[in-house]
Amino acid sequence: MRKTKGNTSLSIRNKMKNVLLSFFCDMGRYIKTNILFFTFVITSFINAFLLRFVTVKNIWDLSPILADIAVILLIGSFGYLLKPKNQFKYFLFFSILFTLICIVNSVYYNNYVSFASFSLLKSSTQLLGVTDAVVENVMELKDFVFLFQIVVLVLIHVLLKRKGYYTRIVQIEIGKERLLNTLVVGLIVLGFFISTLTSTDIGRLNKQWNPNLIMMKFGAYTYQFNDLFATLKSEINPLFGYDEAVKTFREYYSVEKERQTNEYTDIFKGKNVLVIHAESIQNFLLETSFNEEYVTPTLRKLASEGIYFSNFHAEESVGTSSDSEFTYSTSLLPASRGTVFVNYFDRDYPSIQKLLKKEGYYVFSMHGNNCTFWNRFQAHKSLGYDRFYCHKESYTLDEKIGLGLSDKSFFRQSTDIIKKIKEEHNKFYGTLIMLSNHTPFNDDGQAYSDFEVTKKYTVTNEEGVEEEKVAPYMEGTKLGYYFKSAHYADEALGEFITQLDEAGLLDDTVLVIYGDHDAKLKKAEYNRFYNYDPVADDLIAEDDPNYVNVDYYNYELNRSVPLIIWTKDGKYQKKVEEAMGMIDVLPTLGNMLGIYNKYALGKDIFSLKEGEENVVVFPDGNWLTNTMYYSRSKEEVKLLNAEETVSPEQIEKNTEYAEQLISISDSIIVHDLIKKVEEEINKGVKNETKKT
Ligand code: GP9
Ligand code: MN
Repeated sequence: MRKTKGNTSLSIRNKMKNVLLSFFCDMGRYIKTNILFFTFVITSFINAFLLRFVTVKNIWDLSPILADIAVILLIGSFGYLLKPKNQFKYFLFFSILFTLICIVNSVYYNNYVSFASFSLLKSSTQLLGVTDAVVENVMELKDFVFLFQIVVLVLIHVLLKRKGYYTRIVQIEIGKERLLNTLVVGLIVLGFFISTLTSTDIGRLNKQWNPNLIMMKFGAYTYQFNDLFATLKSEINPLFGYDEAVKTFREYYSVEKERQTNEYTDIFKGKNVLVIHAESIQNFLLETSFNEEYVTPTLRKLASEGIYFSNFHAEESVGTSSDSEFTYSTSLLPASRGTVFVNYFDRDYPSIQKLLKKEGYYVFSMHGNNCTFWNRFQAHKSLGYDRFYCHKESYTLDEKIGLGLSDKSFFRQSTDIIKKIKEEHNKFYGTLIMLSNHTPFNDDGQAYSDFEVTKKYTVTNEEGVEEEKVAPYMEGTKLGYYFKSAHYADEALGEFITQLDEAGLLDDTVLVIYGDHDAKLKKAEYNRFYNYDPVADDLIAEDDPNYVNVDYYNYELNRSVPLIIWTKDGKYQKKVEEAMGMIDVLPTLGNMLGIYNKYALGKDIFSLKEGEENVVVFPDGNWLTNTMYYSRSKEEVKLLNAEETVSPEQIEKNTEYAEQLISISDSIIVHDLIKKVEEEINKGVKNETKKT
């Protein structure tokens, strides 16, 4: 009996040994008969790995490793469609391409701490900037290391040729079979890679949110191919529908809009302007307090001393921060597909920056993060900024929070730059893009804010004495961290205003502050905030009369952000409750500054006709007025005041208006219509003058 058992285990062991032996033999044979392919795969991978090693440094992260391998295998597999002796040309072509990708990105990173984009080829001035930088900084030795791929591939090829490898292989290689096998392996690796992604990762790849993060997650080759497709897409889109777009454009602008004047016309003409792009600051923060401490005391103060638009909406789309900047500057809506800053930055948009430049202003922007984030480096030039002060070029990264330089340090260093600007220029207009109050709101932010989001309450103990207790309330929640982070941002803003004042920079300056979009927190995050019972340290029951149900509409309305226009003298104090969107800023603020853009799609909020309700249009087709919110996906209107009524005709009219605005704006963006139509008009005028 024992003997049989011993024999069985021996034979299993032998079998396993044989299987392993034959696997390694097969593998060995496979490698020996696919030397060129493996050289290509290994060298391509090493190059991509090296690129991350000299740049973003996340070399051991699994996602980019899998992504690079998948791309290399999928591309490499098609080499088998060629006869062995011709495969070298195929692998050499892709090796040169991959090496170039690595070299260009390595050099680009040296100069811009970001990665290259094909869209750079669209803007010759930017390209010149890059070449200058390359010459200036000179390619470093490490940038040449990537050339090893080509050297190794050529050497191996010469060796193989000499040894008659190709003539041997041609007799045994069944190309289609190898293609299929390699494709399957490539797809399996791709599957593993996809399983490491979240929907946010995929969204960010689509939007080309930040080149560095895409490189870190998707690897070198996916980054570059994705960039190529996105650039091609924005080149191809304008090829369709031009005539139709011009027609709608001409119809819309057929009645020339006249500049209207009101009590605010020219009130700030000639004044300096500093615009604060307040990252993720929502309106409800201004009303929120914990244990009698307001979350944003600075913003509250500014709102009470200036013109405060309390029913203001950002109208951003997938381009978040960049969309808000665009809509603010141009009074156009964000693009329906893609992002203006990334895909359609090279158009000629009349903007607040260009209009003020004509008035003799020095126009600049400032940001404590990477200059290429949201392609700002190119997009800001196109909006008309004279200079973009950003990242390491203009700031010392002495304190980091989240994505980059902390707001406090950013403002401190910006004040010094603005002081110099003031000395050199008569009038200036500057946009300061804040950063610290950025998602994800988690405990990483604890270090810089000691703001407590607890709830203090009193109970009478058994002896009849009142006792103060503290319930954790929002501590440890995402929304709680958002409050802490917003408090920090508010504090930074307060310090900035003090610094500006001390430097005498507030005396002739208008401050404009806008929240760029909501915090993008989930609806469920608000449940605890509205329905907390401190004694039980739990939520109140849903049937409790005080229970607040945060439904779709509450949530959407709560996404409103503040807009404040403030001067130190406090001469203009007003709370504007009229529904207003980012698109209305240029007409409204422009009127105050004495500039006018006839292509603005928004309205001057102070020039609305008697009884006219402003319609705030969101890029997804939703819209709101003072009295209702319309959801396009639900095809339903929510009345904000139960006593109001609304006719179906009015809903239809507003919905059509929203669609028209989205379509005109998109036509302008995709087809560069303002520039083209103006050129046609100028040509017409020239021809007319020639005739006469
Ligand atoms: C990045 C910052 C954030 O520099 O402006 O952009 P967002 O993610 O808010 O669009
Ligand atoms: Mn933002």
